[in-house]
Amino acid sequence: MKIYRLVSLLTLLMFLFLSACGSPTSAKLTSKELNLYAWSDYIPQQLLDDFTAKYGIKVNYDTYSSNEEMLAKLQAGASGYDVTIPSDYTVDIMIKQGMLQPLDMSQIPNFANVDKRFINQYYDPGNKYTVPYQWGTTALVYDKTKVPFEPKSWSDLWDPRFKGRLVVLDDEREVTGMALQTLGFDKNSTDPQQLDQAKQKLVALKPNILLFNSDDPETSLITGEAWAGLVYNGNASLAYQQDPNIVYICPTEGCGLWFDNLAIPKGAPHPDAAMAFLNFVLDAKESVLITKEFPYSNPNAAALDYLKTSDPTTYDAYMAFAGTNPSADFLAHAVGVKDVGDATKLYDQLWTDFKGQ
Ligand code: N2P
Repeated sequence: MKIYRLVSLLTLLMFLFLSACGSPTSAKLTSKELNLYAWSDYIPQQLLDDFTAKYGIKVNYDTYSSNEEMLAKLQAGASGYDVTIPSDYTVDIMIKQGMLQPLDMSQIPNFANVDKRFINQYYDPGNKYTVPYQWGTTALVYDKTKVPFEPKSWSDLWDPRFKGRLVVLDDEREVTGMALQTLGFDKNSTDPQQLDQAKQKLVALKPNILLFNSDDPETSLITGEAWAGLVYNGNASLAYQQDPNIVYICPTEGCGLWFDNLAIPKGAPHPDAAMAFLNFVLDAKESVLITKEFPYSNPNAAALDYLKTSDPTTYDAYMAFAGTNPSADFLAHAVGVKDVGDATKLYDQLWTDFKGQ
């Protein structure tokens, strides 16, 4: 009898301990809202609804279309945001400028779900400020039924047969980087003369550009208005899901590589909710919702394991397409954007001039 009681007591204590561990913040959360400032078309509504259902916290989701737009808004003093999703080079800038709040990793046990290849990167050594969200490439997409030849190089985009048929991201570093790569220069060049040549090169591409769009460039490929372009991997994956004639390649001159991260801006009004959100997004099942709706590459190893067992068809499709699972050769030619310091002004000016022409 005594042993039975002792066992029950121990079971109860263990249960209380485990529930406290399993749900590190739920008991202490005081916030009722979370203000999210993130890329458009990037976070499933279901995930936000699940978060609200679990924590009773309403999520307000404001969107941006580029790192530069987000950074400019926060630098201009926009306060009130709890979570944002900067890419690698923008994390670097935000940490250098003291714009991010250090994370309390004891509240983010799901960080253990992240594939070790994606932690401890140059832009945030030791993950003091960020946890990985999604990653990917920026490369050349085309519809093989529309294009009268097989593009292999960025320079193919200048072919007059593409007149008015290209969709291009509204992303100053990726697009300028592509022009620099096409000219054989470093994607992160700070040389004003090289940047000027890149601008001239882009101006010559203008007649072929149907539209600039970073939010849903896949739409123009699916409707068939655009035949090719420069997009993020997830856009190519979404287009491919609708049309198996879509091809996504890293051209001979090289392509782009990026890592997006969840971060908490300094002065966030609801840091407890923000920390809980970061942990929640890294939950394997929640993370699978991201891959299903926005098929970029997922750095969450537990999520991909869960996808493999819960939905093998989607997992196999994820593994088979270059947009979600790029080959080693694809990645060998993928180059990341880096913070170029003061030369950022040159890129900003180039982009304004080019877009305005
Ligand atoms: C989502 C954009 C993906 C982010 N619409 C590219 N870093």
